[in-house]
Order: sequence, then structure tokens, then C-alpha cells
Amino acid sequence: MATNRTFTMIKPDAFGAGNSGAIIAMIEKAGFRLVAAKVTRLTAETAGRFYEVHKERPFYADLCKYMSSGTIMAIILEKDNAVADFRTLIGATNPANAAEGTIRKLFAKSIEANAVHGSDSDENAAIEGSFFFAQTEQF
Ligand code: FUP
Repeated sequence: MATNRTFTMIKPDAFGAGNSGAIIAMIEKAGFRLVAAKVTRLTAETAGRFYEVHKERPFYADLCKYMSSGTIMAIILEKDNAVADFRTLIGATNPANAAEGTIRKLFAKSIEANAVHGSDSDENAAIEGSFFFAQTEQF
């Protein structure tokens, strides 16, 4: 069933560079409402669980190390067609391929340090949101 929520993280590169405010401003300007937000830090173990779907991929170990290297911000967002519209707003995984004006084009440093996460399906948005926010259904 389609929902109107998605999940994002502002990753260590963007948070550490002080770009979280600018990124959230872009997100709100695009019509998303923040439903829940948390500044936190992953460990290598929790990053490994979050990205478990990628565990056979060659970049998995580096990704877990990177995602636990600094502070992140976890956010649940709401908007009609949230998952697809948010992925359009953030742009391609590799910032070199991201469209002009997208968050990754503006803020990402590399394919790994790519500024933001965006859920790829309604199902994963719900799973990823509940990874960080146990009481999400109350919001
Ligand atoms: P996306 O859905 O755009 O976040 O991209 P993926 O789910 O394919 O990848 C998840 C994360 O793995 C990316 F955000 C960054 C990292 N990654 C790499 O470090 N190297 C790669 O070649 C592909 C992805």
C-alpha cells in the first residue's frame, strides 16, 4: 500500500560540514513536512544492520565505516508521493551523475559521502523509519 512518508538521513559529510540547515530548508521548500527528527550517531554495527541489504556488495565495509564516522540526522518526512519525489529531490547516488539543483549535486562529496539517504520504496521507508523512531505511529 502506498504511503505518504519517506525516510532520510543527513550523512556525516553533510552534517559535519554544517549543511543540515540548508538541506532541510530545501526539503521543506520542496513541500515535505518533518514528522520526526533526531541527531545521532551510528556505530559500525548499527550501520551494518541498516545497510544489511548491501552486505554482499564490495562497498559494504567502507560504507559502514563511513556511516559510523560522524554525526548524522535521521528524519521521517511526509508529502504526497514522498518516496519518489524525495529521490528526485536528492538526485543520483553518484553526485557526478546527479541533476543540477539536486541535494546531492549541491552537497555530496563522492558516491560514498553523498550527503543524504532516501528510501527506495514505501516498504523500506517504514522499515528504516522504525529503525530510528520506535514510536513513529504516534506522530
Ligand atoms: P541510493 O538508493 O541512491 O542511496 O543508493 P544505493 O542504495 O545503491 O546505495 C546505498 C549507499 O551505498 C549509497 F548511498 C552510497 C553507498 N554506495 C557506495 O559507497 N558505492 C557504490 O558504488 C554504491 C553505493
